[in-house]
Amino acid sequence: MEALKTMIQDMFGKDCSACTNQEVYEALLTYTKKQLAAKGYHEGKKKIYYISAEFLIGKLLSNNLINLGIYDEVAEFLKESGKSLAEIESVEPEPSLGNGGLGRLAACFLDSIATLGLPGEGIGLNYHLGLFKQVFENNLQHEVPNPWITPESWLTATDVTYMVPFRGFSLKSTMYNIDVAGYENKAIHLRLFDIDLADESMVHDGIAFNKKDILHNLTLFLYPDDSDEDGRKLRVYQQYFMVSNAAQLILDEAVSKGSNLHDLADYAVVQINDTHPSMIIPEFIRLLGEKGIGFDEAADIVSHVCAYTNHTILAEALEKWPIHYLEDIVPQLVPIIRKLDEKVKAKYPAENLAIIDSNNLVHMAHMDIHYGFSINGVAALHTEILKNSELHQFYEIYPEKFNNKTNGITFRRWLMYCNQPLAKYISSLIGDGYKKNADELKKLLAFKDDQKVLDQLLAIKADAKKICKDFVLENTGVEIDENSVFDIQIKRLHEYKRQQLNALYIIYKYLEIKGGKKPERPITFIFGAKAAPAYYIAKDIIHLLLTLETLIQNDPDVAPYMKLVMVENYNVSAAEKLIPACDISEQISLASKEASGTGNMKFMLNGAVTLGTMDGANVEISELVGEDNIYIFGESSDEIIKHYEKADYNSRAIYEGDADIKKYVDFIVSEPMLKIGKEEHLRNFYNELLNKDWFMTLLDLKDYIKVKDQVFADYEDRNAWAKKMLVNIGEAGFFSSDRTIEQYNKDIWHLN
Ligand code: Z2T
Repeated sequence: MEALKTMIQDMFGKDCSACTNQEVYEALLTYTKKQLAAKGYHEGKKKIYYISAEFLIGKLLSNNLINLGIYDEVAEFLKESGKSLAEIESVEPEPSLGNGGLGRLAACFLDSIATLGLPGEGIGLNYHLGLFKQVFENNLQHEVPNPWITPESWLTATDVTYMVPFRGFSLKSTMYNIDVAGYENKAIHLRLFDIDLADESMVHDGIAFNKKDILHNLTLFLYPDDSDEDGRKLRVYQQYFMVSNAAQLILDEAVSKGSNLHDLADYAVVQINDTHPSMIIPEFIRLLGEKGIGFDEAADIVSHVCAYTNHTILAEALEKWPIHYLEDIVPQLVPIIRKLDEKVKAKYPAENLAIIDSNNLVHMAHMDIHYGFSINGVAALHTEILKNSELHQFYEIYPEKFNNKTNGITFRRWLMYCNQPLAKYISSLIGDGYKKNADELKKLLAFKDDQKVLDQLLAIKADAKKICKDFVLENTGVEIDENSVFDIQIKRLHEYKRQQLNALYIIYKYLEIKGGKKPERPITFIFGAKAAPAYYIAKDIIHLLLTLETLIQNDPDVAPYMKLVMVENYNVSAAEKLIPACDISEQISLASKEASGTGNMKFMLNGAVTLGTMDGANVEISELVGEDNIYIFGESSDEIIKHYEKADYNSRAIYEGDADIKKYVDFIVSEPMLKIGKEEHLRNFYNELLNKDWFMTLLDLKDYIKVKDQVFADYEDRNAWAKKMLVNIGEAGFFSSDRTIEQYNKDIWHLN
């Protein structure tokens, strides 16, 4: 630590104990960046370029210290100077360059690519404000800007710049780097492209800004609100800016390594993370054309370079751009896309295979499947649904392109960093091998009947709940009971994820307690979720939850037995605090709709037991842990898909046919709720449930209540519960993103 000491002296002219936390943070940042650069980067002839509109990296200081192997040393040094690493971390602004699972997955993948020593990099955009910061006012969500780029940051400007042509003007880019350390290995780069003229000051009144001023707004926000045409067009500007830079960088790099571009596939493989980067396909063809390669050969080259990952079957999330948008914004791509479409239509005339449909919509996923060599889903069930229903027509013509890559999470952040007591205890039982070879967690299963181990797991959980209590108090002002059961649902707010199902259970429980039936032990229901700014139903659900929170808090008959708390501005840092403390992991999406889920994996790894539907990766979790160690409820994905095909779901009929369900639903607009909440929002959501309920909340409500009550009953057998925890941790090895990345490499990327 002598070098760090000297650095602090040089930077601030005093020693560590005399510095502010801000100063110590800046010194650590500079020190860590130097260490990373000194390690060097993984290089090789062929490289994986992971292109993504989102990289939800979270705070980086601690993660980097862990991966550099100097975390304990630095923490100790700070302690000796009277500083705490935890407090210094809180100075670090949180980059929120993602919405949720898709962006966090990309960040976990970079960690694993670097850890496994693969030559690779991430390519994306340097959003200045990222996702909005959420604040609650009058039980409603408000959005405020969340700047994260400070003069001293993890970003390093490079002298790499490109020109990106749009109709009528060109934009000059600058490339920034963030180093991503491998665990006890070299680093890789995350490349974030930016415009030089981005102007944060144009944001006013929450997160509103002039959507037409592309010259100044292009990299301001992640996913600008797409509820109007200007917002949607801005997304097209962003996407093209991202992929044009990416394509220019990739071609330059290949050429510098000796490629003649005809052999590009020997130098580069591109993973297209959902359809946001899909325009890279025509952009490559355009650039190869400029270098003298003919259309057919260029299309063939690209078809050996690009692979596509699908992350959802929700129709509204499958991008289809009106061709006139592309004509307005990137006219140079339109003749290329038309030619690609003509080639497809000549061979496969069916409308549902077309790139450009009869309404002149460009189906980005269709272009990826025709002109990429691989398409993968993100969990076994999801890939089966793609093959058998959503993309069946493509599976029939290209069966060899389809493959599954079940998602994973990096254990460095989601265990070794966020739950240090558990990680240390695991090491004491089975050694450190699991940190690089997650399968070794299975060795824990040998302790299934070891009373001391089971007791220790419960003790570690109890400590984590105490720490979490402090976080919740600081975040919300609400004091929770560390001896209560922690039941947690944290994820984007979306109807298909069914936070409203959880809310209806809470209403049921509230009424039960009101009626005199107390639970064995107090329950704390914890939520964290942001709603997209223009997604009104999601915002109504937040209002429902916050109104219930207040109602319960104010009711002396009920408050001692249950509490609902909604964490404000849920983000990666909040997840790191909540996950270690969780007893029950809520994974209750409508079967078939959650492609994978990755929070489910983080919870399991930290010893929570899943309460979930047979959806996404829950299916694989349940196969691994066995039915005694997970709680499954609800209709199967096959049944749900049939309901959609037959359009026979009728929520009002369920409501009218079941007096209990009617009671819980009616409670949403009852006197006590209307006294606290806003009638407009509560009634909107009530009507939605009765008239649409597109994600079939009422269908699974009864079964959910039954199974969830069983969970709380079983929780009281502490020993049996501790065994479930142990099995969940022991079987979590499969969900390491190291395993996922090894599979991508073996089946798709083929790097040495
Ligand atoms: C997202 O987080 C996911 C899918 C999307 O489809 C968009 C976003 Cl922002 C366009 C999630 C899935 O919902 C989740 O099931 C999955 O685990 C995650 O991507 C990573 O694959």
